[in-house]
Amino acid sequence: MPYMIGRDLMHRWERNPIITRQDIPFPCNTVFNGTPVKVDGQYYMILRVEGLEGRSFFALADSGDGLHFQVDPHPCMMPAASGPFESWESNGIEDPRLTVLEGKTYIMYTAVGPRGHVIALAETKDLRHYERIATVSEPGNKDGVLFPERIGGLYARLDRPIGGDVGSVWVSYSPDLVNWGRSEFVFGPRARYWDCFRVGASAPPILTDAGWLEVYHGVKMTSAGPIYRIGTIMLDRDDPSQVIGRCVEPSLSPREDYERVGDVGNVVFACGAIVEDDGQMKVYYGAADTSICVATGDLDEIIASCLDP
Ligand code: BMA
Repeated sequence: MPYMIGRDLMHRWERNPIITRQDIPFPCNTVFNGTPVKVDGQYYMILRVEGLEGRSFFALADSGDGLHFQVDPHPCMMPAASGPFESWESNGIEDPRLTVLEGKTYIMYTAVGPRGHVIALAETKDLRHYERIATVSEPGNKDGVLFPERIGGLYARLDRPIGGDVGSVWVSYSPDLVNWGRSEFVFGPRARYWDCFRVGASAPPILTDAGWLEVYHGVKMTSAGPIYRIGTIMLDRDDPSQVIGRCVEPSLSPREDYERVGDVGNVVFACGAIVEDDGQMKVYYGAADTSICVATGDLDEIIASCLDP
């Protein structure tokens, strides 16, 4: 078991960051906000890479232990350069989230174009080739995460529309992954807390005995700018608009230099987590929008921090 640095409920790997721009075999500005999946004991991660010109795209990395990753020599998904998605993605594709659902692998991501941010969905069979399905929101929405199971026979997602200047998490449903509706509020910022300015879904929801565990990000605005932290919330298994419990304290806050200093300082921002057979959860997160790190937490302790904060 590698040594993890303590102080937060989630413990950083002592050799963080695990992926920096030095590990990317082609020119780029930064790498951050990667989304992991574990298949047959092998770890894969889709990375958000920001090109030198400032637009983001995706690259694939793989690992035998979830800690040491090799990055493929070429990007795996670029913003669409033609066709119906071009106008939505011309300023980049950001913050991928992988979900395996009924044997298929989907990626929900933020498409950025002149009309703003929208949530988009694609399918992949090999993590290297992506078939776009649809843009699934109107502008002003991001942080889309697809549930790994249908709920009440429907596909379900969390997302983060901004309404009345408040960024809150909502749930929506779909019969076909293309048409979405029945949207309901799930949770919002909490006045005076570490997540008082904005919240958003981070990892695709994880099914536990207690319900859907959602690893989310919370933002506090300060006189020096925003601070992004990681927290957790438990949602009802059959009706995820119902909150069963929510952490009081963040599970991970920016403390290390690589989280404090970078293109956007004071940011820890997760896009996925892997629950291991031994009950440990590896949370992969972007640090200061400049590198990718991993922190580990005990799933039972994390669930307890939501249910009995
Ligand atoms: C959010 C997203 C993330 C980013 C974070 C901090 O709004 O855009 O991609 O990591 O801000 O800059």
